[in-house]
Amino acid sequence: MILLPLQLQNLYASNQPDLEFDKSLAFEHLEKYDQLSPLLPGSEKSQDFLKYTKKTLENSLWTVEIQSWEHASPQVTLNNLIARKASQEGNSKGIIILGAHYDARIWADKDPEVNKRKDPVPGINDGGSGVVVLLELARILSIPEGYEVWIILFDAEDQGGISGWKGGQSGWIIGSTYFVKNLSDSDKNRMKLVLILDIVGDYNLNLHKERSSDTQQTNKIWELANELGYDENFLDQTGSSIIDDHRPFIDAGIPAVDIIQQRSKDGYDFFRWHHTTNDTIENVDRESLSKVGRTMEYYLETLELDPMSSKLILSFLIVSGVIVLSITLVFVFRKKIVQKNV
Ligand code: 1BN
Ligand code: ZN
Repeated sequence: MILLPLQLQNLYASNQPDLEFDKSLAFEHLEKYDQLSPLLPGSEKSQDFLKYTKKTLENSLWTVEIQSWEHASPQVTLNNLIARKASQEGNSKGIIILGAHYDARIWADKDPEVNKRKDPVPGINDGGSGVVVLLELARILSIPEGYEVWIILFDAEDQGGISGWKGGQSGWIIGSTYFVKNLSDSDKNRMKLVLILDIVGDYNLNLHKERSSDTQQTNKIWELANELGYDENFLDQTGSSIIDDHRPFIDAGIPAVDIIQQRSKDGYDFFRWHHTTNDTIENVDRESLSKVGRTMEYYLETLELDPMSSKLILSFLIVSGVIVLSITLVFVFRKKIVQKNV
């Protein structure tokens, strides 16, 4: 049999790659998020959820650290969770970050019922969905050869425009801003790509390409989603630039992709229940979690961050092979001709 890379063999055999992402397990994590919700910054429930995620990730052999700091306005202790795992071949090619925010917005200020607008948002889609896709990915992911993957759960992404909340960008993205500001130069230089998941659980998942994201990698992700049959969810259309946890990385010169639903199929900003008390588990579709999770799995396991350099190496090997073969042939034939003439 012709030797093909495993991924290609699978495609050849079934027309679909072999993917392990389990939507039921992702949904079980979402039920845990739901039981503890709302995960408001600085709350006991946030601490409990981080304990649960730390244990879950350690069970899959990730090394987990909690980055804690005192935020000034409001005065509250915030926490990012950072989990690291290197490939068996080491980490000489650098670091890939997979991130999502886990905090829920303290005020449901878009709720249609005015008297609920100071209630918290449960945050099951806007908060929980990205986190649980990453937790299930963490279980099954084969780390791309030569890389180290960091899974980061960011605190305080979603408190923008609320009185008393300062920092980040007008109160948004405080956790990711803190994380990037406190990176060492050597870690920053080793970061090759950041992938952020946010609001990926809507029924009728509707993903535009986010405008400030890295174009090449965004296109690659959308191409693979298409191969998996998700073209109605991953639209071949560019939307707008969103303030989200990829921004501090882009500002630091690190390529990043934000996978976020920015408009629902029926025309709402983000999704119908965005920043309302109805951002609940009944409004999250496990099929959408599965589509995003499987696409991420397929993308990461066929990762090619520098296709030009691998093409150059291949061309170099082909050209060198042809030269060596030609020299050998000339040498052999010359010897034969010389022998004949003697
Ligand atoms: C994205 C998802 N954001 C919050 N949850 C950021 C944002 C939303 C920024 C609305 C500005 C307006
Ligand atoms: Zn939000």
